[in-house]
Amino acid sequence: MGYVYDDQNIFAKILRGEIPNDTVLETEHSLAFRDINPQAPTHVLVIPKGRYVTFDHFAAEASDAELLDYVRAVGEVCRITAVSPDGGDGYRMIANAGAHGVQEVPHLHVHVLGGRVLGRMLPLR
Ligand code: DGP
Repeated sequence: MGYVYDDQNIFAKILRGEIPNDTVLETEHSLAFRDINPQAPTHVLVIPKGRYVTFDHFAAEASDAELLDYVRAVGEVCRITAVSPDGGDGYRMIANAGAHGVQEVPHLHVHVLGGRVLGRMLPLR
């Protein structure tokens, strides 16, 4: 058991500066950047800088400072991109994990999507 972090995943390369990104926000422990294949007019990925594979991994092992920074960073992205219902039209957050979640990149990322009506939460099957 245990979470195995792959240092060669694409977001690790972005964090090391080996691959460019379109940064929306950078904080001490988090980075937010635009998805390379946007599914909506606003599609931002928010990642912790630490080596966490999934949300549950992060929740179990991150420090209080990392957790606080990350939650605040996600909220700040909603404000920066003007999708917050506080002045905007709303958004959806998605965090895919593992095989059934169809997670492609094994570094925790929350998708923040908005700018259009996003439809049902899940396809019917
Ligand atoms: P997921 O299935 O939740 O693991 O989604 C991974 C997302 O990462 C997907 O929406 C496309 C995005 N992505 C993959 N490679 C890159 C990249 O090199 N740069 C950026 N900005 N996004 C990427």
